[in-house]
Amino acid sequence: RGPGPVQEPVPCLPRLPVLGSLLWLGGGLPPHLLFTQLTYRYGSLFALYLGPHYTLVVNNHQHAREVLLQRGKDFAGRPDMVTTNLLTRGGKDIAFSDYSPLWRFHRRLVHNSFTLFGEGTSRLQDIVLSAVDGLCVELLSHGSRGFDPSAAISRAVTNVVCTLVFSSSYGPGDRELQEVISYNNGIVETIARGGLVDIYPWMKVFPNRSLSKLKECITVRDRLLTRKLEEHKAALGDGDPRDLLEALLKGQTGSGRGQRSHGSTEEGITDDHVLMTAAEAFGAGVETTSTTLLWILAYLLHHPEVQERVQRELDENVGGDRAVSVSDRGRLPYLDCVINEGMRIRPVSPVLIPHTAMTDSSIGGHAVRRGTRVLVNMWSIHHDPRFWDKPDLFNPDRFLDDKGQRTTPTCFLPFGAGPRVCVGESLARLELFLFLSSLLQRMSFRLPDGVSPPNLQGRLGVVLQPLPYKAAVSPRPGWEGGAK
Ligand code: HEM
Ligand code: PLO
Repeated sequence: RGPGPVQEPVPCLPRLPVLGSLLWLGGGLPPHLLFTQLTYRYGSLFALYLGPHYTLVVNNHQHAREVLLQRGKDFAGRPDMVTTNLLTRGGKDIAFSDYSPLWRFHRRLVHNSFTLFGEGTSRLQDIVLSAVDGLCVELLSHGSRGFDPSAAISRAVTNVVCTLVFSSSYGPGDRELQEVISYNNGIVETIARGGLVDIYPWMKVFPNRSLSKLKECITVRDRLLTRKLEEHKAALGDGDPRDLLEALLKGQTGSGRGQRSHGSTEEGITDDHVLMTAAEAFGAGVETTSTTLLWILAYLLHHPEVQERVQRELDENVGGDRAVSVSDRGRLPYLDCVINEGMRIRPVSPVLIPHTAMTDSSIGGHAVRRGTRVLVNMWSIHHDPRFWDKPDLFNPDRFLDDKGQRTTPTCFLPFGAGPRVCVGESLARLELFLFLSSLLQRMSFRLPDGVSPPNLQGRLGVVLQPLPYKAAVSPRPGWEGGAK
């Protein structure tokens, strides 16, 4: 523990009954920027009322480390939210489910399945590389014309997750793939305009267009996933699981379905849990990875010198005669820095997912009551001028130390940390590495003639996305067709 308890209360924004502090949160800024601005007036730790909910906002990395790591377990709860409850059948997933013994067991099961399929196995590498080949062919098919790369990237990433979760992959134009992409977009558009921090308690009372669209998309999703689940159940054999869905089904029976041995009185991992986990792996896997790729490409269009340096590193350490593989990762430190810098300057989840205090606890010596909501503003931590030199500048070198070795500064936490750290972190890192290295080995990105560079401001939906932009590509020698 730090110094003794601090007596003063945490500075709090004004508030009204029912509305809470909402009137003082106007001005149209998205939450991560608004909160950063509020630190100038209230300090780095302040409180506000989101509707009736007392909420602490953490804006510096020491406090974030207390919340996520040092007292991570105290703050591992999740609040009850109308939209995410709909999305997850009342928290039968990992990300939005409150802390419970069953949740821990469930999270561990998912984590183990990811380890089984992912991290370092050649199978995952093959899955990603085959999606990469498809993507490269598609990108290069545009010739020298400018185009918006987002649809192709999102299709490629969706294919990786589809293979991982239920062993299907799709060619361009496949109907089922279109269905998946369109329900997913529908959910992204409606789940939480302006980020997950918005808690509209009125939504349930005044049903609106957004909420009914969300429900429609969830219905489409559930129909598709239920079909996959039934197919998998019918084909479930004794061998090693083929995909995440099989691993979950096996984990479910292996653990004894409906057993009460996980320290809870609830039932075990139900079919609903399996379905919600598959849906979530899908949603999380696609939105985050494709958005991060789009941000990095947008920054490369602004900084052609960075792209050239990555390509030089690739030419010297991999060459152009073979595809890049996971084992090349240690030889491509600068690329790693580019990926980290992309996730620092534009974190896809700038305020993480809201946490809640499970017990009475403290932050920075201030007492925090059980049930308090806590928002960790990773944006302000990643842009804190006390720790980052010119934080608004895209500069991958900041992830190299004086000796040219990679370093990870303590105030860099794009995946969160502690009991609620992203379960997909290694998968995501592997994908980002293989996608970017392969793309830059095979082609160069540039601005189409007469087109201005991408707007880097971003738009906060459920993740922080770049506004649509156009790029043009040209093949590097030997890669005219996109793949070998
Ligand atoms: C949670 C970031 C990719 C699955 C999170 C959180 C962040 C994050 C910031 C919230 C941590 C918190 O609330 O404290 C990212 C980034 C990614 C990425 C930057 C890619 C660049 C993925 C992938 C998957 C995934 C590929 C799965 C296939 C999850 C899940 C959670 C989560 C299930 C909830 C964990 C929990 O609440 O216990 N991620 N993520 N993520 N992520 Fe990721
Ligand atoms: C994306 C749309 C999907 O249809 C449902 C879904 C599930 C998990 C969510 C994801 C969405 C958005 C990004 C989230 C992820 C869990 C962890 C991840 C919030 C809503 C991040 C970045 O925190």
